Amino acid sequence: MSGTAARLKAVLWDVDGTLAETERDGHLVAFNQAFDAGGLPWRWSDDEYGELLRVTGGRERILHDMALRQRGPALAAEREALARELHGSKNRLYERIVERGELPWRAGVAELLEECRSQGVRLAIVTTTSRSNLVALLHAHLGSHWPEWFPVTVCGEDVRSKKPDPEAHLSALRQLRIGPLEALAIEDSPGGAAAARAAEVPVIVARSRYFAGAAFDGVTAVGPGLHTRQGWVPAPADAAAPAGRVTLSDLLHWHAAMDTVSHYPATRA
Ligand code: XBP
Ligand code: MG
Repeated sequence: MSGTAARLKAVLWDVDGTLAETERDGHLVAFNQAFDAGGLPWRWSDDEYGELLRVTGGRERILHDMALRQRGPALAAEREALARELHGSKNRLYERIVERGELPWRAGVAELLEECRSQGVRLAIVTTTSRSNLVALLHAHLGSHWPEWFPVTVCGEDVRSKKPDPEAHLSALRQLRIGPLEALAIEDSPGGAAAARAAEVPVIVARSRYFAGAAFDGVTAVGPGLHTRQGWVPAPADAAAPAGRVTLSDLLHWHAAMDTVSHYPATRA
């Protein structure tokens, strides 16, 4: 690390798309199950859901879809109530998917979490999903001691404005009592990356299923996932090192280079 760079004290993890492919294999499936259980003929296709992910927040996504397709009750208050009911049902169905073990960590995540923890780099969650979804997922993977891994968790209910607003990242920094340049965010979506950047937190992007071809501006690095050191722009510290997963030393390298982020053009891996 360069002498002027701030020390990396915490990694701020996004959840959906970053820790696991929860959108494709969890939320989308559960939304469609909730529509079915509610006696509604609505179904979201994979492509439609990819588009709808521009709207953060599952309840907001349902309301957006109702407005877009002019379906659901005519009265706004009734639309709101229906969206709330469907969203609650979706979250309960999502929990069952998690409990069945259908949402594994993305490759490379478990090892990087372990490495950060053992090296004293703190871990925090910054997500716009509902707290019940987060708790189910962390409990399934880390057991009842999950708060020891993630003592700071910011969820959708904890903020007035969801990503791409920086409120969630700023709240995590406050709770960790660190400055933005002492943190590194890991995100998968343009909205998540924009939120971290707006909070002045350097961010790396591990592309996920729905954002495989998205453009990312002003990010510190972007690549195909934490499972590989290949295909990242810019390349990890020692590109000649064995091609394995992304390691803590890669994070430290990218973090130390953050004062040059503004020189990176919009990056496409
Ligand atoms: C996640 C979201 C969430 C989830 C669904 O975005 O936008 O709305 O899609 O969860 P990010 P809820 O990965 O940027 O945190 O239904 O609980 O909102
Ligand atoms: Mg995400």
